[in-house]
Order: sequence, then C-alpha cells, then structure tokens
Amino acid sequence: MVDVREAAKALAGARRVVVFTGAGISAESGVPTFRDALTGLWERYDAQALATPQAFEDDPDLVWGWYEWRRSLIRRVHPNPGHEAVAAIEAHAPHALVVTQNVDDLHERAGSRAPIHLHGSLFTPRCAACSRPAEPGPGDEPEEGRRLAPPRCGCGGAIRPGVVWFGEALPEEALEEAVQAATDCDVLLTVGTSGVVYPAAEIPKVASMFGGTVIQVNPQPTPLDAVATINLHGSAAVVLPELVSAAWPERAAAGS
Ligand code: BV8
Ligand code: ZN
Repeated sequence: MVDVREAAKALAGARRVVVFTGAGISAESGVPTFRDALTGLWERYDAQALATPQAFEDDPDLVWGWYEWRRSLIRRVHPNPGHEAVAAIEAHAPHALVVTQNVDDLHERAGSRAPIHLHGSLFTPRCAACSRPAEPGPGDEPEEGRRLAPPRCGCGGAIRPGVVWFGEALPEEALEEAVQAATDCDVLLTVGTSGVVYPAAEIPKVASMFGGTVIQVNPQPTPLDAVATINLHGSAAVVLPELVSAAWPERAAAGS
C-alpha cells in the first residue's frame, strides 16, 4: 500500500496541474510498453529501431504492419482506472492539462478533454510525400500481426502513421504548450514513463526548475526519481484512483 497522503495534499491545493504520461499508464489495459520485448513477426526487432523513417524506407510493409497491429490492439482494449483517474483530476483541479507520449486514444476514451500528444497518434495517418491526411483503415489486424503494404495517396506517395519517429521533430505547437504548462504548474504528475526519450523527458524537469511539485507514479525507479519531490512506487491503475479519492474525498464520496 503506497502512502498517497502527502501527494494528495499537494494535488488538492494546486491551481494548475499537469499530468505527464508514458506507456506505463496503458500497460494495465494490455498495451505493451516500449520496454516490453516485441512479439510475433516483430520479436527480433526493437521498437526504437522500427519507429524510424529509415525502417519505413527499408521495409514499409513490416513497419506499416506493426502500426496497424498496434492500432488494432488499441481498438480491442479499454481505458483502465488510471486513465479514468486522470480524467477525474481534470474535472476536479481548477486548471489541468494532460501531456502524453502515448500514441493511443485511451485518455480520450476515458474522458480526458484535449490531451497533448507530443509523439502523435495512431489515428492520424498521412501521406509520407505530400502530408495530406489519410483515412485510417478498418484496423482489424490478426492477433499475431502480418506484413501489410501501406495504402497509397492520390499523389502516389505511401501513407505513413501520424506518429513522431526517432530523429523527427515533435509538433512545435504541442511542445511549446507543454513546456509553458510545465513552467506555470503548481503540481506535475508524471505517470508510467521511463523518462529517457527527449525532448519529452525535459517536461518534468522544467516543472521542477520553475518551483512546481513533481509527483512520480511508477513501480520502478527511473532517472526522474531525482527530479520528483514525491515518488509513489506503484502501478497507475491502483495508485491514481487512491490519490484522487484522497485529494478530493468529498467528490469520491459523492461518486463524481
Ligand atoms: C528528435 C512515437 C531531432 C512512435 C516515440 C538528448 C539526449 C539523448 C538523445 C536525444 C536527445 N535529444 C534527442 C535525442 C534522440 C531521441 C531520444 O530521445 N533517444 C533516446 C532513446 C535516447 N529523440 C528523438 O529522436 C526525438 N526527435 O530529437 O528530433 C530533431 C529536431 C529538430 C528537427 C529535426 C529533428 C523524437 C522522439 C520521439 C520518438 N517517438 N513514439 C511510436 O510510438 O511508435 S518515443 C516512444 O518511446 C514513446 O512515445 C515514449 O516517448 C518512449 C517510450 O517511453 P515510455 O513511454 O516512458 O515507455 P517505456 O516503455 O520506456 O517505460 C515504461 C515505464 O512505465 C517504465 O518506467 C515502467 O516501470 C513503467 N510502468 C510499467 N507498468 C506500469 C508502469 N508505470 C505505472 N503503472 C504501470 N502499470
Ligand atoms: Zn500524397
């Protein structure tokens, strides 16, 4: 049992809250994290190598198949109590913003208003040549996955996933908004991230540099342990609901 009282006090007293999430918040929904070894067709690859423009150039069917498999998996799973607790924080705190590295839509499906997707989304494919947005396909890939040729755009270009690959710049506006929110926040909650991918991993540090209280939720130690004021070593779907009901007991009692 993790002691959330100090974190709950900080959260309940905060006017401006940022919730920063990584793959760990979707783990209890059945979505593998980036640390988890890949399976099936991709077991001999590592995610970081596949999530690059070079990999798509070298073998578009392998990479497109991977992203369509991931999108199909997301369509089959559901938000967990961790995602729901984040939406509750948005409802209770005067000002709250969700900033995620995840490319799934589980925050939105849990009721989060407009999470900032620093690394894009699986649901916004576009043409790799002319950047014209494309319609996502059926998204019913087999469990074990398969190679799949990317559809073609009217200009003849290949359709690519609307995610940010390693070596590619993050969406400028999204990054600026996230950095500004971290600068202005009273509390930043970092949940389920290993804090090793940049520039996203700077966000909790910015909050700490500008006097914000950083609360980390992660069952494992990470480089952010040193940045965090409060470390809650537990899983998102267990710790976050406890934190919300401790921060807003009256709301929890009223079931809102
Ligand atoms: C760029 C989308 C330049 C795709 C992703 C500075 C220093 C060193 C390196 C760099 C640097 N600056 C840039 C780099 C290079 C690189 C980088 O950071 N490399 C790292 C690996 C060293 N960064 C880039 O390439 C970035 N671009 O720099 O461009 C540029 C600039 C201008 C103009 C042109 C170019 C782009 C980075 C984005 C890449 N795209 N995703 C896709 O998803 O396929 S990153 C992807 O990996 C995720 O989005 C996420 O960001 C990252 C995975 O991290 P986490 O989400 O934290 O997940 P992880 O599995 O690692 O950890 C899970 C954690 O959860 C663990 O701690 C675990 O304990 C915990 N957990 C598990 N279960 C639970 C749990 N927690 C709670 N509850 C549970 N149940
Ligand atoms: Zn095109």
